[in-house]
Amino acid sequence: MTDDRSLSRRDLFRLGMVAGPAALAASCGWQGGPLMPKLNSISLFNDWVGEKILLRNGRLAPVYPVSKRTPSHLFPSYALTNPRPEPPAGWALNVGGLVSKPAVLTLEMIEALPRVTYTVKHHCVEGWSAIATWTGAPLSAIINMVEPKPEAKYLRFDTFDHNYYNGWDLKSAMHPQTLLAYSFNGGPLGAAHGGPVRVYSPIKLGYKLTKYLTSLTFTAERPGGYWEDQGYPWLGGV
Ligand SMILES: Nc1nc2c(c(=O)[nH]1)N[C@H]1C(S)=C(S)[C@@H](COP(=O)(O)O)O[C@H]1N2
Ligand SMILES: [Mo]
Repeated sequence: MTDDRSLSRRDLFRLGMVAGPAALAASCGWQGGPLMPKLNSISLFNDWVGEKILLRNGRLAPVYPVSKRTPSHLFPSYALTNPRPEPPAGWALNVGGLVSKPAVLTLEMIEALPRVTYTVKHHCVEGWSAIATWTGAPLSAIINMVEPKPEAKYLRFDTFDHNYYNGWDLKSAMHPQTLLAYSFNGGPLGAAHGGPVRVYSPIKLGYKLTKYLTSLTFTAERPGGYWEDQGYPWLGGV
C-alpha cells in the first residue's frame, strides 16, 4: 500500500537509482566536488521516519524553538535565475483554473488573511537541512476562498523563475502547516527565498516548496514539474 503523502522506501530507492546522485544534487545547486549527496544519511532517514509517523497519525510536523534556528545568512538559497529574480511590476497572484471564484490577490490581500508563524526544519533532497521561521497564510484559506469545483484534484504552481513549476495534491495543500509564506525569520521573504510569496510546508522536501509564485491553478490532471519531469518523486513528502 502506498501512503499518498510520504516518500516511500521504494521512492527513496528509485530517486537514487533513476535520477542518480548528480541529478539529485543539481536540484539543490550542487556543482560537483568530493562530497556525495547525503540522501541516505542516517540522520535524514531518521528524520524522515519520525515525521512520517507523526503525519500518519494526523499530527503536525515538528516545530522548533527559535533558538534552534540556522543563522539567516547560512540558510541556503536556490533558484534557476541568477542573480535572483525580482517580481514583475504590479505583481499579484492569480488563482484560477477549476474554481467557482477565481481571484487576483495582492501581497496586502494575502497578508490580511489568517497568519501562521512556525519554526520548522527544511529538508533538501541533496541531504542538507536547516531550520527557519516562516510566516504566511494557510493555503487552505485561499483554497476555501476560491471554491474549487468537484473535479479539481491538484494545484499547479507557476513562477517567474524561468521554467520552474510543479504541483501538489489538494490533500497536502490543505494541510494546516502548508502556507503561502511572505516572511522569513521575521523579515520580508526577499529575493533569496522566493519573495514576494512562496509555498512553504514542513511536510514536503525542498523542491516542492515553490518560490517566486505567479499563479495557482486548480486542475483535474496531475501537473508535472521542473524536477518531477526529470524523475523526482511527485509527492516529495518528508
Ligand atoms: N522557483 C523555484 N523554487 C524552488 C527552487 C528553484 O530553483 N526555483 N528550488 C527548490 C529547492 S531544490 C529547494 S531545497 C528550496 C530552497 O529554498 P530556499 O532557497 O529558500 O532555501 O526551494 C525550492 N523551490
Ligand atoms: Mo532542494
